[in-house]
Amino acid sequence: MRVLLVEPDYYTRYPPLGLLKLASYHRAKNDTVELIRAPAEPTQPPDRIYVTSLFTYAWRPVHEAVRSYKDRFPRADVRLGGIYASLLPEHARLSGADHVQVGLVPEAESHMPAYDLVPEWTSTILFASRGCIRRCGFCSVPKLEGRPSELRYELERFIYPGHKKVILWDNNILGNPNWKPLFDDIIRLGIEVDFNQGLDARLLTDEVAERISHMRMSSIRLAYDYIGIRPAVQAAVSRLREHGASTRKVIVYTLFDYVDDPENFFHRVRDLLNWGAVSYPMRFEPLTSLAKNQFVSPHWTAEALTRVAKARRVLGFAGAFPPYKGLVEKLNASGTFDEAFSLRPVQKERQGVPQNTLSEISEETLVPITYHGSGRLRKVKDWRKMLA
Ligand code: B12
Ligand code: SF4
Repeated sequence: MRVLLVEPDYYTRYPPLGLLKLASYHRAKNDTVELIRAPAEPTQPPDRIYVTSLFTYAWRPVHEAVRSYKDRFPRADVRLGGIYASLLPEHARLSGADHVQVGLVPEAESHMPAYDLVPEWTSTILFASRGCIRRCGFCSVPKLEGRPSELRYELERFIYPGHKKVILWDNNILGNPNWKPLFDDIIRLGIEVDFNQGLDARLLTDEVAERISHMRMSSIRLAYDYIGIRPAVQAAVSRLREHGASTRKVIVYTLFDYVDDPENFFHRVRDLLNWGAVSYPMRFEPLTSLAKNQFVSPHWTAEALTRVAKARRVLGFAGAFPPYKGLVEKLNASGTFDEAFSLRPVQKERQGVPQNTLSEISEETLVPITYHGSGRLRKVKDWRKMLA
C-alpha cells in the first residue's frame, strides 16, 4: 500500500509527531510512505491518505487539505486524526474525510517516530507516558489520552541515533509513579532535556529538585494556574533554588482569563517575580475554540486582556515578565491590576539586570506551553487571605 502523510498548512515549530509514528507503523508492514506539507504534490498517487490536525482553532487548513487531496485522489481512503479531530469529531467530519480518528492509534504508539522523514530535526520528541492523574477543567488531556499509561523509562531505546536533546511532551510526568528511573536515566545519559509541558509544582519534592540539579536543562517550567496552589509554587521555586538552580531559569505559566480575575492575575505575577522566577502569562483557550483569543471570561474584559497583551510587549521580554528589578519595584508599588499593567515602560538600563541573565531567557525557552499542574480547581473563597 502507498501511504501519504499530510501535514496541513498551519503554523507549528515541531514536526508532526503522530504522522511520524504512523509512518514507522506502516513501514513495519512493508507499505511505502511519503510525508508532505500541504499543498505539496506527492510523487506517487496514494492508496491511503492520513491528514493530521493540531489546535482546534487551526481547523481551516485541515479542511482545505482534506478537500484538496480528496479532489486530487478520489480513489484514496482519506483519514483525518490528531488533536482537532479528537476534540471536535463532528466538526471534523464536515471536512469530507472518509474516516475521523478520535484519540490515539494504539498500534502506532510503540513505534519510534520516522525522524529520517524530517532530517532537519535534531531532537527526539517523546511521550514517555500518556494521560494524567488530574482532571483540570481547562485541559483536554484526560479526554485525548485517558488515564495515565505506564512509563517507558528505558530512554536510550527511544532516542533517535544522533539526537542530542530529548523533548518530553508528557502531560504530567511527576504524576507517574515511575518518574524516578526515567529521571535517573536522563542523568546517566547526560542528554539535554526539556520537560516541555511543565512540572507539577505540588509534586516537586526535594528528591525531584535534587535530580533536576544534575540535568542539562535550559529552562525549568512550572505553572501557577490559580491562587490555590500558591504555597506549592512558592515551595517548588525555593526548592529548586536550594538545589542550585537559577530561579531565572524557572518559567512559570500563569493562566489567566479563566476562573481568575485581573486582580488575582496581578497578584500571581507579582508573587512569581518576587520569588525571582519568570512569569509567562498563558491566556485560556477553550477546548473547542474555533478562533484563537476570542474568549473573554466573565471576570475579565476585552480591555483588560488587551492591557496584558500590551504590557507583555512593552514591560516584558519575549511575552514573559522576567524578575527585572524595575518591574518588581513597579509591581510592588502598585495596588491594583490597572496600576501594575499601566504602560509606563520600565527603563531597561534602570533594571540592573546583568547581561548574562537576560541572555538566559531566549525565545526558545519561552515557547508557550499548555498550563499544566493545577489539578482540580479548589474553591478559594477569599484568595486575598492566602496572600497575607
Ligand atoms: C506539544 C504541545 C504544544 C506545543 C506545540 C505543538 C506542535 N505540534 O506544534 C506548544 C508547546 C508550542 C503548545 C502551545 C500551545 N498549546 Co499545546 N499541546 C501540546 C501537546 C502536549 C501535544 C500536541 C501535539 O503536537 N501532539 C502530536 C500529536 C498529534 O501526535 P500524537 O498524539 O502522538 O498522535 C497520535 C494521535 O493523535 C493519532 N493521530 C495523529 N494524527 C493522525 C492522523 C490520522 C489520519 C490518524 C488516523 C491518527 C492520527 O495517532 C498518533 C499515534 O497515536 C497537547 C496535549 C496532548 N497531550 O496532546 C497540547 C494541546 C494541543 N495544546 C493546547 C493549547 C491550548 C495550547 C496553547 C493555545 C496554550 C496557550 N494558551 O497559549 C498554545 C498555542 C501555541 C500556538 N502556537 O498558538 C491544547 C489544545 C486545545 C485546543 N483547543 O486545540 C492541548 C490539547 C492541551 C490542553 N491543555 O488541552 N502546545
Ligand atoms: S493541566 Fe496538566 S495536570 Fe491538569 S489535567 Fe491537564 S495535563 Fe493534567
